[in-house]
Amino acid sequence: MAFDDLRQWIAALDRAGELKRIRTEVDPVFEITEITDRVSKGAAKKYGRPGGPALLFENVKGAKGVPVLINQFGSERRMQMALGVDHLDEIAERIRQLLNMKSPEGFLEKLKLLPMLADMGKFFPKVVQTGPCKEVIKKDNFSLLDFPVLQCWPKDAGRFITLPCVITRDPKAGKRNVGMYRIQIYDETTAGMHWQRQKVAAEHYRERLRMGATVSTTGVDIMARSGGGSMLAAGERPSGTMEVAVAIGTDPAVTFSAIVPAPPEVEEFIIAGFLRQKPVELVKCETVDLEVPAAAEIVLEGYVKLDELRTEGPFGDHTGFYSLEDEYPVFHVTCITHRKNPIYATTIVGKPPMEDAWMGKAVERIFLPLMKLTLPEIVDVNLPVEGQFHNLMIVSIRKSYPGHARKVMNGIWALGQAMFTKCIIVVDEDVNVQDIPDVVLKVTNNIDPERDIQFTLGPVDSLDHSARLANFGSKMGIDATRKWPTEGFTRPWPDEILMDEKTKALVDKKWKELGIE
Ligand SMILES: Cc1cc2nc3c(=O)[nH]c(=O)nc-3n(C[C@H](O)[C@H](O)[C@H](O)COP(=O)(O)O)c2cc1C
Ligand SMILES: [Mn+2]
Repeated sequence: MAFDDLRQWIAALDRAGELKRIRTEVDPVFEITEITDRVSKGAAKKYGRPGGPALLFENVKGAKGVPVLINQFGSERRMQMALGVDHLDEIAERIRQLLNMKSPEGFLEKLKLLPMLADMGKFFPKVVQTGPCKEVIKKDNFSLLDFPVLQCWPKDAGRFITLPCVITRDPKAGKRNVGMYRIQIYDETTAGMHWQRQKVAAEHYRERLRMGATVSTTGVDIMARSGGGSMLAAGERPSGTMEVAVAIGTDPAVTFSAIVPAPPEVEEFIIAGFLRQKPVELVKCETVDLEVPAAAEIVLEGYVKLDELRTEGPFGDHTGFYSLEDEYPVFHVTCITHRKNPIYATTIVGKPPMEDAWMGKAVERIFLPLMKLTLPEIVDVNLPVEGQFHNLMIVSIRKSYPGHARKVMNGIWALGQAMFTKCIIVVDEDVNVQDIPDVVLKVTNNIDPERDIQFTLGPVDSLDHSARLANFGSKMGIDATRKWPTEGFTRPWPDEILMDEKTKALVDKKWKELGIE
């Protein structure tokens, strides 16, 4: 079942007993973080599950009545509800079916394919004339400070919009991208746009720089500072702008699609349509040539200048540490539209587990079939929450030839945002990667560290504070598979201790009689 907008989603959460409305006055500065952090870590005991309920703060200090929704994705159950399934593997299964669509051979096979293809049409976004996000249109006298934007942690540089869908267009191909990149409020009309250099919007920005006019002033090399190799002569400085739209408070499938590490060619609105099984309705912006979800609660329109970077951060991040300040483009807002009585949707990140843990786990499940497309030997993958997704990946494989585990590591490091994986542990298929005690037992037993650890150098996550350089550092793979004679291991490999089935059945039968329980 698809949710058309955030309000339908909130109503569904309410009906399912997954939402807690809070009427006591709370401060968007620190206090909402402290409450939500406790809930994420299990303080809401009566909810009885990890993650606690979604929270709707209805009385937020200084918010002029705008409520704050947080923790909407913060449990496995809500993640399933958000994507309309009983189990996240159902989506993986749908993706597998889609990928299995081989070219039909006979007439009958072609006929069978027709409904599938008609189905595909359901996924593409539809541009409509108008929508709820246009109920209030402010082209002047607007302010970013009008919304209850949180200041999350004590050493944060200010208030940050943490759950925005940032929409940009590839200046050459024209294709849209939706990415979730936090936005630091500087004042009424400007903000810091934290798209990290390996992300798709940053590439759109560099594409504009490459195409852009190069008006010569004393400017510094923005290209290099924003992550591109310099295409400009010394002293040259780009001019011009790139348009950006930001949707806040979208339906859960759209919000989730903005975090999915999809290949750059795949537009997130199509992913959202696939997840919802219903197209996303878009409306044209007022002041920029972009489209936004028609039912969004709040839309910010504007541009970033090609010759302007400003310090962004620090910000208490999902690593459990503050991400360091760095230079990012400045978002200049030209127009704000919103629904009547808008709801401000946000999240907090910090020491895991938090709301993003559940989003990350959903990504892990949904991406497994896509990983298998490139690396079919993969059996299962676990990104433990404490590894903050890019710092630790445990992967089991069906090992078929010498050096296979290392081939898989290299394949993962070449796979889109999995390039950031700081530590990859490869185990044989008989290890259940979801069972951490079993992983620890097998991995520590099976490795000769000097032989089995593989180091490599490459891009690392912008948030990695330990790398030798920002964005560049080393990564490690551990080959914890059983070693083969053809890999130079000629000593005997002992069997794992397992009881025989006959004895187990015997004890099962006698268990009660023994009176131990
Ligand atoms: C709550 C949350 C906040 C995020 N903040 C940022 C951010 O500030 N900058 C960034 O580059 N990625 C951030 N990400 C990760 C991106 O959303 C993710 O890498 C996404 O796939 C990027 O989309 P893209 O491939 O279209 O660029 C965040 C993810 C979540 C769940
Ligand atoms: Mn993308």
